Amino acid sequence: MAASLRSIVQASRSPFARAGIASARFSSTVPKQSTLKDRLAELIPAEIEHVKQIRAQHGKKSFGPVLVDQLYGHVSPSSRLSSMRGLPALIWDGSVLDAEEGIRFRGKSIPECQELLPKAPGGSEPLPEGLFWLLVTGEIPTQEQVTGLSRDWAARAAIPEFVEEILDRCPPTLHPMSQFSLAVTALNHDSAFAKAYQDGISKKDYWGPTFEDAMDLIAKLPNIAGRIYRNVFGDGKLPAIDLHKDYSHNLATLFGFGENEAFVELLRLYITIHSDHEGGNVSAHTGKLVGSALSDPFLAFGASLNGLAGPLHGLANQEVLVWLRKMQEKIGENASDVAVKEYVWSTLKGGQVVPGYGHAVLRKTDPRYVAQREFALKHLPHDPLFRLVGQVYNIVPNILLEAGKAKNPWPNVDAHSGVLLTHYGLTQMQFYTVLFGVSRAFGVAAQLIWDRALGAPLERPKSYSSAAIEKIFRDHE
Ligand code: FAM
Repeated sequence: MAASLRSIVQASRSPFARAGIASARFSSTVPKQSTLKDRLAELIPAEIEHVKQIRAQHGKKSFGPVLVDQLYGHVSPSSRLSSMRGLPALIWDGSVLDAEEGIRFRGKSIPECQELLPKAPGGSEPLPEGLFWLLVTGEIPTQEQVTGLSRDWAARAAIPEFVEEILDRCPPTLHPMSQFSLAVTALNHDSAFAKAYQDGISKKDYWGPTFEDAMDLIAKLPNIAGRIYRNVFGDGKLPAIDLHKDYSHNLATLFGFGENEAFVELLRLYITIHSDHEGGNVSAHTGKLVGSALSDPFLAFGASLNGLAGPLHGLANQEVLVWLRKMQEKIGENASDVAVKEYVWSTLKGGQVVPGYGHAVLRKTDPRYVAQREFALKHLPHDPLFRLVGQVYNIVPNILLEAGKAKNPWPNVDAHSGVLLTHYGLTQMQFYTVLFGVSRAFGVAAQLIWDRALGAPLERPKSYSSAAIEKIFRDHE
């Protein structure tokens, strides 16, 4: 079953490429300078028909059996199954994750996105605005369309005064992710969807106000993240958003790094590669689940952030830096391979995980790690912490293999992100997951729009008690 399912999944890597027809149909009719909302309005009827066709053709086919082990999540060395892992359960169109080659956004790999998506003048990394367009439409936007998104987001960037006050009243000891989640949830006060729902909007029109909320959500995140950063680590004073700059430039400026073009380029790459990682990861799935109750995008994404804040998920980028710094304290800088090995073993023997290594789906080095490594080789090849990250990369996989537990001994995205931010002076590691959160909004928002457009129903998987499982099988035996 695994092999056949795998081939189905690989054949369907790009949702629109899944239907070569649909892909061609979309690209041949794209009017050059439509806005994202106009383009979406054109795509929705065709995609509704497309889904109908898929369901008519395949709706009654089985995706294979479910084992009781998968419900419990017990790791079984023979079956290699754990906690709903691999259970086909969700539709997520923005990206698909392959265990061997990693993420593709609407069928495009990270290097392809780096090549094809519009860049800032003089820049070489993709603008996240273009990635959002790609996630929503499956198409590569023009430079003007991307500039249009930058302008639109800058114009929507202001946050309500009461949200500023909520953030200003948070004690600096409250973790930045908790502050982030509070502020995003509070944006629900002005949700276009929540208001339209109260006013009796028809189901077929849900996507319109959801789109407006999704755009507002993304647009307002820089002011929220910037305010948290300045309140916790600075003097609380924030520069204004520049209506003529791109999203990442404005975000960098809010942190105080807007003049550093290399840092701005890093943010463009960072947001792009952290934006989406198909639908089953904790933050994406949580957003979709909460959204399925018709909670508006602010409530849904606030919930995503609470999942992202866990150390096995997005907090791992903070944890990696904490772990590397502790290692340096213990064994010194420029430590030998032998000393690093001993440190890694002591982590494992202490019953802890090596942060930044392993993955629930990936079975190779994460291409998001590779993209960041290439950025480091280009911009900071002699950075001592980058050298340590490379040294750890040469050592950890063999140790995890020898320890024999982790199914994937290779590094994930979080093994590399902190060292890049640290290099440019963003050294406050408790803040790193906030940046991950800003990025993850792109993927979750894109899917929430499509969920409303396609009429995705309330999520309601079935749960069982242990007594019920015993009874089911006793009755059958
Ligand atoms: N160090 C030590 N042990 C590890 C390990 C690691 N990096 N990765 C997996 N294991 C252990 C795991 O704890 C489990 O042990 P038990 O049987 O004692 O419970 C065993 O190996 C089998 O786990 P798995 O099936 O290989 O991994 P899971 O799919 O259950 O979990 C991760 C996946 C990512 C949670 C896990 O690899 C991990 O804890 N990694 C370190 C934390 C991390 O980097 N998280 C970030 C993931 C990232 F991509 C993201 O979400 N941003």
